[in-house]
Amino acid sequence: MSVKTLRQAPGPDPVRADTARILRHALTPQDARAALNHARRCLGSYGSVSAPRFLADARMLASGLPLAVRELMDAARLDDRKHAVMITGNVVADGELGPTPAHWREADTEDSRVYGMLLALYATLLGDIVGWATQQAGRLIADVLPTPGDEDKILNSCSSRELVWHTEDAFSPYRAEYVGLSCLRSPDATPTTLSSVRPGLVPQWARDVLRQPRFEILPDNAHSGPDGPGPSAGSSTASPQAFDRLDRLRREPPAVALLDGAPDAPVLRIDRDFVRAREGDAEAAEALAWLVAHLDANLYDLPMRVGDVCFIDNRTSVHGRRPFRARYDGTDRWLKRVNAVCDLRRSRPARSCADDRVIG
Ligand SMILES: O=C(O)CCC(=O)C(=O)O
Ligand SMILES: [Fe+2]
Repeated sequence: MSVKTLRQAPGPDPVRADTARILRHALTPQDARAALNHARRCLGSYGSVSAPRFLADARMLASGLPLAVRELMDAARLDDRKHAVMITGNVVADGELGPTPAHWREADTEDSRVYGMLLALYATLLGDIVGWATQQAGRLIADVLPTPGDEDKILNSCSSRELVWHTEDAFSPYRAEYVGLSCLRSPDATPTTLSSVRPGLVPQWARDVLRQPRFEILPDNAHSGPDGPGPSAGSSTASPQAFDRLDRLRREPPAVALLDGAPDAPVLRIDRDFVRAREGDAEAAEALAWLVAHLDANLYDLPMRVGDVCFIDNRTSVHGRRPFRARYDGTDRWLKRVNAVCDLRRSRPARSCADDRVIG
């Protein structure tokens, strides 16, 4: 539909009318139980999502997920305008899940591991899972939960501050195509947020500039931590070279474009807190200001409830999270998170060998 047609259409605001492009499937209770049991069996046989044997078999194992989910993910894979794909109605046995930990380091608990396994299996229907050496100790399944002292920081462990919209790992050419989130707990049903570019509404002048490498995106704090780059900030396993590389990217960020892809299915790369126009480029600064305002205006809530599993398309959409009040009493919001890439080979220069899934 052309912009003109959209503008003339009566009814809802045309800018918002097709804002939320979410593909969804509500599991039947039988499928939900079957999926979790399958994950439980995989965990029993392989021990962990990072076991090389599991990673080698993951695609075959994912074919054991319910047919309706596989159909949804197949359709999602081929949809280049979707913002996210959601599987609702997953079983979360709250009574068997221990208290929400206060730090990601303590969050790979025995009770919660099966949900990470299920998330990894779902993710494998879209791609191959990867982690980052400089983030949460290179874990393939990360945890999103509020941490005392981080309330106001630019980290996913913040709470009173809004987690501002971003492309996941926007600074890196190896960023994943999908960010998967599985909601284990959320007492206030705190929404994740999404925004995207409305192709028909991008002025030609801005599109031309945004498609050129006239911008810089710095590594976000999740790759370093509050004390700046260094092993103390997030990882005990990352090599010093991985932190050196991050340091270099912070000092000399390469020039990148913020928009790419087909004009009617744009690929976006931006992090509101870590992007800037190159020094002295007023036109790039103006185009960036336009894009930021556009994404701000299109931001919408995606409620994440217990049992929701959501895969955000990291090409079409930016995401963030609304603020909430952390209680630190064991009942706080808790999500498992995973990255999935469509072409594992592309990140091989940053991985030590073919079966290493950790980008360093
Ligand atoms: O907490 C959320 O809903 C989103 C978290 C997020 O964006 C992240 O962990 O990168
Ligand atoms: Fe994120």
